[in-house]
Amino acid sequence: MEANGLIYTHEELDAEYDKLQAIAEKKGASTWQMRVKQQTPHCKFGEDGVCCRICSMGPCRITKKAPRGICGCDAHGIVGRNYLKFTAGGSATHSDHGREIAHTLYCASPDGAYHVKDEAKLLSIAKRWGIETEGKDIYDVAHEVAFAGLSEYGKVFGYQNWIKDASPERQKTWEEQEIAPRAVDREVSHALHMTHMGCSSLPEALIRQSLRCGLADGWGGSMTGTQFSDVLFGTPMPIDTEANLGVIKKDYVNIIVHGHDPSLSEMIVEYAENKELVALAHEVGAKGINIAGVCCTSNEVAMRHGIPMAGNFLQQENIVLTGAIEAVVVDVQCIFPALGPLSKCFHTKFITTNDAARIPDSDFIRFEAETAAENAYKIVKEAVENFKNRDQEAVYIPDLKTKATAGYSCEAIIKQLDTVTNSQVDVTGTYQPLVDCITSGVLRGAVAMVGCNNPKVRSDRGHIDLMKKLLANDIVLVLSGCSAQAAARYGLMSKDAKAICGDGLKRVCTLADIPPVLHMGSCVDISRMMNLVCDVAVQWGIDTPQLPVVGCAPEWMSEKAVSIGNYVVATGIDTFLGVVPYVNGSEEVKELLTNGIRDWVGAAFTYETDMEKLGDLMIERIEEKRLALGI
Ligand code: MSK
Repeated sequence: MEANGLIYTHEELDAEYDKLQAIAEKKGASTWQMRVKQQTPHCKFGEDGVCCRICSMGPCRITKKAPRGICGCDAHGIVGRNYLKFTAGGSATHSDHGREIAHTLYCASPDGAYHVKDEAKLLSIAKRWGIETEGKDIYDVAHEVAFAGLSEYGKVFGYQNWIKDASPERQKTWEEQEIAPRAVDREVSHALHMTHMGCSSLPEALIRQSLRCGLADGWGGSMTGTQFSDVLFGTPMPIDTEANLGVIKKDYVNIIVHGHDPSLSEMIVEYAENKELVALAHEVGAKGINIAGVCCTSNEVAMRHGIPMAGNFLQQENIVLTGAIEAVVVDVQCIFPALGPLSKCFHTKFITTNDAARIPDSDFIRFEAETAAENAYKIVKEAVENFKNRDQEAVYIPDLKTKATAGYSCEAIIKQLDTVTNSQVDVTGTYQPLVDCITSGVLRGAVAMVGCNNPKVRSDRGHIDLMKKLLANDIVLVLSGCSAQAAARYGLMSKDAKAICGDGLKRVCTLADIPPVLHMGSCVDISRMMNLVCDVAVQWGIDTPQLPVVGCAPEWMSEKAVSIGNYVVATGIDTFLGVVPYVNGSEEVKELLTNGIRDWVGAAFTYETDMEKLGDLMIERIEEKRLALGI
């Protein structure tokens, strides 16, 4: 079933997903929908952030009758510490992803598994980092840049190299506020030092370090992940792809790549075309090998190869429930441990590959940059050989498929804008056409919509209903992570989706030949959005908080998302969340996050669980900013 008209309705998609739930029940398999019921209601102490487990005198839980823990810490200190720990978890995770990519770049060689695809980007980074390139082999430059990138994690003095790419105003603000990110590992370690028993309990200090630790992610580890991935695998440019469960092919060996690190998925994509393995697939009765993605790995391979997007975070179990998957190959982050027992209900092999994500009931095949080719060959071969174990009678693939265009890196956006430049002044290769569209009011502003999906919000509805509302109000959207995949599955990432936009946005989409919802990549690629806002602000001659731009994560769920929120806000972008972090137990911490930090960085968080209101608040904020600019 192609989308009815242009865009699927919630009901059309739910009807198909319900059929997969029925299969799960019949098989006796557990799904997140069932486990949510078992886990609800959630622990109120945990939800409010007032449970403290950082020493063995407790756990202490704060109530009106017991306002302090055994050490004397009050709710504000406990909530603030928990918030900082959450941030540190996210910052460490994203940054370790970046470190892996830097290591992959260090392993690149002309005759090895990994190559330098974007030489211009590599040379530009080298130049900005003061690395001599004249007369050097490109791989020697790659190794020097990779070494410098790896050294950023433990640099002894100074701030992250990448912050020099931020606007001068932002750099000044970060230094003045003492939140400019130093070594990535230092910021994470310092956060964990601060939250140790007997250290910080002052909310202001804990939230300040949360911003700094977040910045070490966004303008440190994540930026390394994004930029070095582009050097290795190519800077994304617009590319057509497809989305939803209908991309799984009944007569093919289906391999799902899931997680985040493109070092793995790039090699799986390459080996799916290996002649020997394709011949083997034919031998076992399949028509070929089909790769599809889940979560951010899906974004990585969609934007560089057009590999279809099977689903996002809360779709991962549905994919196995189709009964048509030979292997789910995972690396790190956002992988349900439930995939272990679930895959055992089918013939599916659940293949883990990374020491950071060891999961029961999986087959572990270690994947390393040094042995990437042989590891990838082995993984794809195992999947192909598993095809003969599939019960074709039990396969149910929902007939749901949409068209999408992915791959709007900053470079791609500028290139696309160049096609519509009709100004008298030569503005080629800049964001000036975008600034002109916003100042003239043809576009009211932009929203960076990102993040996961979360059963606390009816899955994907937060994203989709908000997107439709914003598009109708002439607000252009840049998307990443599972938000991007929600849009793709509903048909909003197709150029035809301009039909539901306001007149101004519709005109811009027609002239620039873009969808109204621009896919910018995976969750580490929110760093691209930070480059975008800083560069637009510089082009405009204003500071980032003045831009009629806001961030939004309506259904976020992970520690990484909290780290992201902190660096987005610290970059001067007001951020709207549809799920409240565990801070309700402290008015002081909540006040700081939703208001107080505005004095430090010019932006703050808004929490609102009613999606209709959340959308209204974003539009209101964008209009306030326009008014303040006099446009
Ligand atoms: S995969 S962090 S569920 S966006 Fe990056 Fe999706 Fe959120 Fe994971």
